[in-house]
Amino acid sequence: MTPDAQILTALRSTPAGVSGAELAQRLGISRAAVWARIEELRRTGYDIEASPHLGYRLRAAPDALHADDLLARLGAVKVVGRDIRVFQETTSTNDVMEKLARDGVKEGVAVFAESQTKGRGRLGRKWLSAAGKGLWFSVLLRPKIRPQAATQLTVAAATALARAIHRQTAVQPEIKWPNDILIRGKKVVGILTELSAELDTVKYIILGIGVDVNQTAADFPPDVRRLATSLRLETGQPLDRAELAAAILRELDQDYARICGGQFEALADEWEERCSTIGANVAIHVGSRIVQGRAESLDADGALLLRTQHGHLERIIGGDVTVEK
Ligand code: BT5
Repeated sequence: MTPDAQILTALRSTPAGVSGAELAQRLGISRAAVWARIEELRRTGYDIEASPHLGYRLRAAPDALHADDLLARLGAVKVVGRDIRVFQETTSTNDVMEKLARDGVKEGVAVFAESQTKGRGRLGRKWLSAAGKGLWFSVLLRPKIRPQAATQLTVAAATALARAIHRQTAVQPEIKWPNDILIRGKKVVGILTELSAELDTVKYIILGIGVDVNQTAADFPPDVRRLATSLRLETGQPLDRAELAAAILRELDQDYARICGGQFEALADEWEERCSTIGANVAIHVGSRIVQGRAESLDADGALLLRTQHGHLERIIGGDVTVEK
């Protein structure tokens, strides 16, 4: 952990205050060096009180994402989030991650951006990424799985996100196959899974995740406003984005461990419970084809099994779904 992450961890774990001497000892640096770090944190917006009796006290953190702060809030993780990078602006965090992946960066790194100029969805669609209002980030994974099983990671991401949102807001979101999370029928999260693979092995997977957190209705243009919502709109309150980001990474770390440990079935069960598509009669657009039927379950690779009108089971790995009444 960096010195700033260690300082923020210490300040959060002792809200009553930590002395400069204690921080210096914990970090193995001088008190003057601690003071310099505190000054730097203040410059980036942290409200840290310094008093001769109580030492340093964290009064408030800014509504901005900082890598050290995210690391401090996240605590110990196995893989996901052990390296966090934050950009003010990027084209798309998936683009940044692609370069890191090709440079051989270790799995687990998470890249956040406060704003994206070319945020994207599937099939070249646009993803709106209002500056400072949501969580726009990508996670790099290098699972030892066959390319056909890559959908498992989208399943893991959706399950982790639904759980984290429920824990942080008490709202019960629903998963819409394959890559959306909805609240009261409106989209609050989109997931874009991008894959680099050889014939029989995955080289890496980039999970691109967009979470609408603090937008008001006016932050969405009219065409998207009909379909989209934010956690703030649903709960009536602005949310601490950094706290939510840490919660999501923590849940994703757990679900990734479940996949790596061969427990996809348990994960798929949880996904099915949270998924509104399962059990529904749906029409799925797959390229120019439309497949209709009843969504039954996920198979071992994470593909959707659809029972068609003729009684056949179709295995579908991607598409746009409409629920039929
Ligand atoms: C998705 O695509 O839902 C995947 C979105 C992934 C976004 C993240 S942000 C971090 C990372 N970097 C990126 O560049 N992307 C990922 P899809 O299922 O194709 O849905 C796209 C559709 O969602 C659009 O055509 C709009 O109708 C709608 N949409 C656009 N922006 C939205 C938003 N902020 N909230 C809700 N819906 C939105």
